[in-house]
Amino acid sequence: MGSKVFDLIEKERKRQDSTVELIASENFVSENILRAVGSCLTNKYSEGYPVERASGNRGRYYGGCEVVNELEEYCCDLWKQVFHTDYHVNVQPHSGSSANLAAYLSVLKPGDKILSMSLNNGAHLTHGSPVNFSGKLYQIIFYDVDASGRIDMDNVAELARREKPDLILAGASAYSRILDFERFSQIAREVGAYFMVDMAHIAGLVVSGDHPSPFGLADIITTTTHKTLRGPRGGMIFGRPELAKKIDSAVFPGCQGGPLQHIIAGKAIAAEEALTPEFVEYGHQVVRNCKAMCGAFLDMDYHVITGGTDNHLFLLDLTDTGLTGKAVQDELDRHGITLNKNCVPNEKRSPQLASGVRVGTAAMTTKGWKEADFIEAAKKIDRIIRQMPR
Ligand code: DSN
Repeated sequence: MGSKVFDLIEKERKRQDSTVELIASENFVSENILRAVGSCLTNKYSEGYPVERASGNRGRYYGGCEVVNELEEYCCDLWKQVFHTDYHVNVQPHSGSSANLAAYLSVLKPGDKILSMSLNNGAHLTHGSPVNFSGKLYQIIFYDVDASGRIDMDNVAELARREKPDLILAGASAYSRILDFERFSQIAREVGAYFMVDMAHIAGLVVSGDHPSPFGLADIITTTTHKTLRGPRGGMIFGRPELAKKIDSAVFPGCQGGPLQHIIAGKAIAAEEALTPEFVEYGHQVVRNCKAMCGAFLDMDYHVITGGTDNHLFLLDLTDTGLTGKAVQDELDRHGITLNKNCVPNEKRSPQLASGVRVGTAAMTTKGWKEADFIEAAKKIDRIIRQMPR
């Protein structure tokens, strides 16, 4: 049966096939993941959990769950193998935001204090932005970045000692450097705070060993599954075993109803893929590509926040060019290059305009790009920017 929707899907497929995708949070999933998320599992309700999984939970609230029980158990077991961990895992969060909401609900009360990074400095909305539930439900203290844009760990320690937060959060959406999980964890222990890591952006690099792992250091770890992990859109929460019941209750019934079993199937396939040597090599290549592209911009005298990158993304500060992030994003779109405008530290413009753009290499690395392709793309972006009217 014809439907306008299929025409639109085909149009989007062609757009994805014909553009250069540099949005740092996007990626391209495998055909197997597409099959799983488009499967009959979407028909099944399964509120609750497989009864064997977290001690003390009450099982499912619907009949007919024997297959999805097996699926969800399989998915959880695989993700523990991927991260070599005995932490409890909940694979039901619909997104990174849902995972963060549930993580907070599991260990905090409304009004409790969170020490985190601000949106302008590279964090996510759910890390305490005043326009987000996180900023409305909790008292938020933001730690600073230094003049180059790196997290100022002495400032984290000083604020933690002074403010005595209930939870300290490390993680970001637009931060190009290694996060010092050891130091964060020491500071959290010293002041008696929970230590939470949102590894949404870097999770795939944790798998490949290109970023230190937060397991063993953080109490709670959240992630999305669709960025460097290259799975379907969704979220997950890991927690120390003693937090299992709190985490599960915070997800359901705390803030979600029925889990999306078709997405859990996609998450399980993503875990199977993450367990392969090819995935580890993919992570290495993402970082090599990012360093090469970032180096090309530095060679062309662009201002890169923090002066470089350790991971899959970097941030160009366009202030000196007189152009806004939005203008550059729109112009690159017209040339078939997709990325996003981004605030920079000490941003003077609104987030709608922004003074920077964020560039990521995870998606085009999936398409087989190597260092030379990214260097070529950097030169093309420079030519486009130079021709833009000021
Ligand atoms: N929106 C995502 C990003 O682009 O980083 C974060 O959730």
